[in-house]
Formats: sequence, C-alpha cells, structure tokens
Amino acid sequence: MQHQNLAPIPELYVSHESAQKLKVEAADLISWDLNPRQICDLELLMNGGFNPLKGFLSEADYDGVVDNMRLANGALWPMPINLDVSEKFAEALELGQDIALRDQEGVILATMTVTDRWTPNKAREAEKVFGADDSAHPAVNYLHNTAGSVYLGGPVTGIQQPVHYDFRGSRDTPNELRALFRKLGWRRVVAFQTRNPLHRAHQELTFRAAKEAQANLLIHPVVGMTKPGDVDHFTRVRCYEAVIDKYPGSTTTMSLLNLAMRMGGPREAVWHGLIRANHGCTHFIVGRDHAGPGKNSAGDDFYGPYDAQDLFRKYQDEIGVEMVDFKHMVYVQERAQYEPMDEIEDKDDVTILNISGTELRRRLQEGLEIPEWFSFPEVVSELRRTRPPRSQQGFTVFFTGFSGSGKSTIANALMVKLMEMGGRPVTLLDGDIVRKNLSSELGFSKEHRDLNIRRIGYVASEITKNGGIAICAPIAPYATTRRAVREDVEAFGAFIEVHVATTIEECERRDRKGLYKLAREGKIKEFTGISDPYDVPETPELRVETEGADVDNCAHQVILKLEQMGLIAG
Ligand code: PPS
Repeated sequence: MQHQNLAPIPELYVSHESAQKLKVEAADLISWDLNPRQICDLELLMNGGFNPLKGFLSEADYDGVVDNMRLANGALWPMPINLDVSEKFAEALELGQDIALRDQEGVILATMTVTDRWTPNKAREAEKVFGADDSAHPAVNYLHNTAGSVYLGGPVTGIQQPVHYDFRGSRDTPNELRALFRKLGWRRVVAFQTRNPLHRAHQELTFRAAKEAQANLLIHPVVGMTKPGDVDHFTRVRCYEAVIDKYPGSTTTMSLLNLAMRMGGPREAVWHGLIRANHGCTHFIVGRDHAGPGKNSAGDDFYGPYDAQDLFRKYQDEIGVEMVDFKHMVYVQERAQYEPMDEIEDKDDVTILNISGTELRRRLQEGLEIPEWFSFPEVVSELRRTRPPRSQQGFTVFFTGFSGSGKSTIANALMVKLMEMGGRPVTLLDGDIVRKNLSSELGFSKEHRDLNIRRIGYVASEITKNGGIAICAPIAPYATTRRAVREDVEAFGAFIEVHVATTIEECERRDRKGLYKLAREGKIKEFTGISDPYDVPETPELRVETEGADVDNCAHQVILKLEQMGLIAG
C-alpha cells in the first residue's frame, strides 16, 4: 500500500436546504437527548469518521461485531456503536418510526429511523469486546452502570454537526483532512493517536515513525472522552500546540478528534486504524498497550502489552493503513539524545534515563523538578498550571459522626486555623448551615439524607476544583453515600474523611440540643444512633476521639494529617 485515495468519503449529512426543512419537521418527532458519549459517536457517524457505518448498529450488525468484529455484510468493524436508551423510552416507540436526536441543549443534530430494538446481553458484550466482564474496565463499567438497558439501531440522517466552542480551528472532519492532504500534496501520512501530553520522547518517536514510513505526520489527539483521570483536553491541546512548533517546518500537522474512547486495547487499535483510514491517513502508530484500560479487579493487566499490535497486524490490509510499531524511546545521557531502547548496543556503558508516567505525576504533585531532557518547558509550565503541587490544590475535609459528637465545633476550629495560615479560601459546610441554605425542604428519611449529602458533595467538589478548602460537617450516616461524595471530590483533589468517634452514650449524656431526650421519647423519629443507623467509617483518613481531648487538640490532629498528606506546607 503506497498512497491513499484522497477522494471524499460518504457523510450522512443532508444538503443545507434539506437540513433546514428536516429540522423543522423533526421538531414534532419523539426525541432522545444524547449523552456526551453518544454525541461523540454521532459526530463521527455523520462526518464519515465511522465509515462504512450508516447509523447506529442494527441487531444483526451488533451480533456480528460482538462475535467476530464484522458487520452483517462482512465488513471489518470491531466496536459496537449503539444508541443505548432507557426501557421507558424504547417502549414508547414503534419500529420504523423516526426519532430526533438532540444535544444536551436540545438542538436537533440528526434524525434516526428506528429499525431495530433489543435488550443486549451486556455480560456477553463485555466478555467478547473488552475481554472480561469486570467493572474495573472503564467501558464495562459504563456498559453496566451508565448505558441504557435497550439498544436502538437504524440509519441516521445528519442535520448539523455538534457545536464546539473550543479549538474550532483545529477540528477537522475526515473530508476536511483529506482536502488538506490533497492541497498539501501529502500522499503518505502517519497518524499518531494520543490521550496524553506529548513530551520529548513522543516527539522523537513520532518523527522517527514518519521518517521510517517516508510520510508526513498527523498528530491526532482524542478530545472526546478518554480514560477517567486523564489530563483534561484543554490543557493537553495547549501542550500539543507548543510541541507542534518543534517539528521541522511543514512536516507535521495537528487535528483534534472528537472520539469517545473505550480503552478497548486490541479491538480499539483496529477501530482507531479504520478511523484514521477514513481521515486520509496511510500509516498508524500502534504502541505498547495501545488504548490500555489499566489493571483489572485482580490487579492484572487486561491485555498483553503487544496484543494490540498483533491484532492490528493481522487485519492491516483490510483496515487500509499500515502499522508503524511504537519504539520505546529512552534518553542516553552521554550522547544527549533519545534513542530506541532496543537499538542501543552499548547499554552497559551509557546512562539511560527515563521518567515514567507515575513518576511524572509525583513530581508535579510535589512541585519537584522536571528536567529539560524529559519535556519542553512550555509543556511543563502548562501541566504545572493545571496540576499545581498538592499544597496549592483544593481539598475537602469531611467530618462525620453522631449529632452532638463535636463535628461542628472541631470544624469551626479547623476553619479558623486554616484561615490563620492563609493561602486558600475556606468554606464551612456545617450540617445546620447546609440544612438552612441548601436543603431546607429535606427531612431525615434515607432518601432525604442521601440527597442532602450529595448536595454537600457537589458543592465541596466545586470548591475543591477551584482550589479552595471545603470543610463539611454533616452526620452523613451512610457509607455508600460517603463513598459517592469521595468519588465526586477526588476527581478534583484530596478527600479527607474524619470520623468524630464520640460514642452514642457520650453524645446522649451531653445532649447539648436536648434532641436525644426527644428521640428517646419518640418525639423525633429516625434519629441517628437511636432509631436510625450509623455506618461507622471503616478506613477514614483520621479518627478523632473527643472524650478527654479538647477541641483545639482535635483540630490540631486534622492539621497534622493535612501536613502529612502534603496538603499544607509544614
Ligand atoms: S444528615 O443525616 O447528614 O443528613 O444530617 P445533618 O444534615 O447533618 O443534620 C443533622 C442535624 O439535624 C438535627 N436533627 C437530626 N439529626 C439526626 N436524626 C434526626 N432524625 C434529626 N432531626 C433533626 C440534629 O440537630 C443534627 O445536628 P448536629 O449538628 O449533627 O447535632
């Protein structure tokens, strides 16, 4: 395979005039509000990125894709692209009916004729497509916990592209890229897929790959959905823009791909290849553990490190792009350059340097030096802006314990101590304050308590995201709700659970508000510790015993914990 045929590929959009008309007509149709992943899928269906698909998979296509990576007509396609919906929505439809597909603001992007409706066997899909029915895999977790229970299939008619307000100049449809390559005379193009910031080793390996393939280079980062916990795409794109300038003039370009990754390893690599073929590329770099999802629930890798390369190689003729294997590049100090690890002959006589992803995160977190040989100063400064050291990041201290355990008093003391130190804004979300300002309509049923705590968690996560300190002090009696709040907050910063472990007997003896007496008399129902349960935290970051310790000392214990975690400078 030498050159790509750069003729336009089919899109699913109707003409501008028809789109205007269809949009008006579609307003009367039953409509489905697409979630973020479905919007990504729809965009690539409509613009030809998922060519030859003409819509969301029919049941026969789905079965073929799941079983043997082939559509019903035999064409290679490794990833199920389904419109998953709720049972309620699916039941209200008749087969053959058209529905409108709307974005999250209600804009109609497309219509779809529903030809198929079925309830998938998700466990089978997980096993066959992702290799295991294990929710440690992000796509399997999505399948079981986010995706609707019914799949709809049928052809899509595109009305308009999803709107993007960010980096508009760097987003290209497959046909726009094909036109660009035609204009530039680029007949051989090697694509580099990435969801991480690029450092010097990546720049070196991509440039070598291009030289090896005698091709130009397309840096083609995913900006749709990547692996939870990845560096956000805004930061990454600013980093890529800095790196693009480091390539020799007119060899390399960058374009952003609004793909929702599944982290499906080998199958995902084949899928990525097909998408790049649609975007006019002739070569594709496949790395070690390409699109790897991390460890499974037993702590092992989901896929072998070279499974993706093996599967890609097997199908590369059908994919229509040639694989360039990724070289593991390391820095050779004596020669002050990057070299492929397996080509270094004098390994024992030279100093080989490398910084792993984990080590990089540690250095960023602790504000340590990141050497020039490893990355570009512009990239490091972008990363430092979004990932400041822990002592400058936001965090949440979450007190939990019985009514009258001393949560509010210790939380107040902690707030004052943190304000004395200065540096970050501090907000106290005390149980009573929250019930007055955020949750005044709620009572104390399990449902209402959960809602109350989730609201606290939402506000705390926003404060944490914006670099502040949130101190929460509700009873928060249920472990599952506390875990959910932890997850919300940990997406942005540290979560420190502090169990104020005053016994129920002591709280009742103190009875500062006289509520225990009323609870014993049955005048207050569902009272925590008396007539409602409290799940004792099993592994809080800190447990404080208040009996025999004064408030100042309890608050100081929290400060020491924060220092130990690197959240406040000692
Ligand atoms: S929860 O369970 O986390 O939603 O509770 P929280 O928002 O912290 O509110 C607890 C305060 O409400 C008063 N109160 C009760 N507590 C527990 N159970 C019942 N049934 C109840 N009814 C009223 C009580 O004063 C709690 O205040 P604190 O500050 O914890 O003493």
